[in-house]
Amino acid sequence: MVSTKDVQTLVKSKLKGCKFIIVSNREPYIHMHTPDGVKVKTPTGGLTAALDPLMQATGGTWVAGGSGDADREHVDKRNRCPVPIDNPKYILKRVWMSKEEVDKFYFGFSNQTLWPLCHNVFREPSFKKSYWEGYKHSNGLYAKAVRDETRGADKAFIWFHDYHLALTPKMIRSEAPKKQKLVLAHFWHIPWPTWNTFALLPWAKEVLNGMLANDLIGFHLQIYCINFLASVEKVLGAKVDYRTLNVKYGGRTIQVRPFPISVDFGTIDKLAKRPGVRREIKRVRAPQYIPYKYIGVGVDRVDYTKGIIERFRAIDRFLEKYPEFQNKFVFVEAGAPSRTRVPAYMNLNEEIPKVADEINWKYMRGYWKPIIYIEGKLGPDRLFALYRTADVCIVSPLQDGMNLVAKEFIAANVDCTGTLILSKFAGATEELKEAIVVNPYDVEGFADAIKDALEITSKEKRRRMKSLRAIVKRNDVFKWLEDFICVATKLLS
Ligand code: GDG
Repeated sequence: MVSTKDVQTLVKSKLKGCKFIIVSNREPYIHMHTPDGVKVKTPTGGLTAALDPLMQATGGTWVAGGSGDADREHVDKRNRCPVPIDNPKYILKRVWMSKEEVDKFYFGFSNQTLWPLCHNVFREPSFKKSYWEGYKHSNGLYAKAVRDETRGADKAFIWFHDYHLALTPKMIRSEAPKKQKLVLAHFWHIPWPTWNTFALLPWAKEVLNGMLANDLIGFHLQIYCINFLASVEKVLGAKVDYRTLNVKYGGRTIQVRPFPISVDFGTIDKLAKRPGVRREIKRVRAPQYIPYKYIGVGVDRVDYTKGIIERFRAIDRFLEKYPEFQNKFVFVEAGAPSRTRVPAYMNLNEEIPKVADEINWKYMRGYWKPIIYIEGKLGPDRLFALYRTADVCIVSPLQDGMNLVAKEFIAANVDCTGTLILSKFAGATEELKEAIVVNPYDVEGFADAIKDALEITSKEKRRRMKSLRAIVKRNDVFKWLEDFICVATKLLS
């Protein structure tokens, strides 16, 4: 198993004399006004939790969009803020955008054009020119902030994250001084679609050109790499090698590689055993909460790609087809609202409780109702208590780059008493072979899978979960980091 320390040592040695910069839309520390004064919040989610210790060890700069309402009060003239606040180890450089800029860049092109385009066009992507213009403009703001940080450096390693920043690499490379040694790497956290879906984008060439300014482009799976290569070949006519996964373009070679992301297994495993979690587990099973025989759990950012409605429809069919589970099975869905300014997400936020209510009304008996919908982000104790209590965790996206909830559930299932139902369209399915795999559109098959998961013997459940835990433990987020950094830093020499 790779540890945080191993990765820190590796990066420190490889990046000697080199400026290290991470660029992402989301920032690792957020200053917020609260009734008790300004508080610093760290976003939940594995990625910032994994990259923050790395940055603390290497002491680079993290360029990110300022998102807290007190952020502007805590930066210097160059928009820099030393973090962590109590014991500064690296620089957080904030990029500012007006509401109008955020509307076009984030809610517009990122989440109404690229997101649906990369997720099989489940909602029709918007091809509004003003969104595209806004995206270009904001990618330019990030490029300017990065340039400000690399000025005067002989060598820099810049690591971009995600689909918000496809154009920034080219903006940086084209304006870099000739004598500066730059290694640009990008990790794309969502799927890459088939080339003919990607080619629907009127600005497909510009997006690909922006990304090919990188030296290394990482995706979760091999298939996304292949789709990307095919897009580059068909849209740009570039020379690609499907065997080595390399692209030759503009006199440079670009490496495209799979790096399946994961969670911090060790920390989750430890946190899931905390006394607070044990107290919460007792509360969950108490008569006034969920005194029923079987508990199912779903945890998602509220997004149409996560298949929450399809999951509810399958639960409905399961209770209809197997009435012996009525009054016995309760499904707790925790949905954290996101992107709430985008119409498709607003509609979904309304639709989810409505469908839950419709199903509850159909089956409700006395105190029992089959679906408990919790809107909002759960605290870690409650989240881990649910993961530990659940007989089954249902992760049923229609399309998902990886899906960290599936891996978090496994890492938190310390007693090996839960079963994972996983959609065949989640990237995680490639590794997590001992999950029960479903097609979220196949209501009958999905309903049967819920029954199978609840009827599995304790022995078999334990065997499957042990094997899943071994996989996630071995391939944790530090392994992902190490693999990516190893390939990227080889390019520095
Ligand atoms: C993108 C890709 C890829 C959710 N609800 C609650 C809660 N969460 C946390 C989970 C998890 C995170 O949010 C969701 O991560 P996912 O990976 O499932 O999904 P995306 O946000 O879509 O992430 C995805 C990922 O990037 C990484 O590359 O895996 O495919 O789409 O950490 O725990 N956390 C808490 N309460 C909630 O109610 N505390």
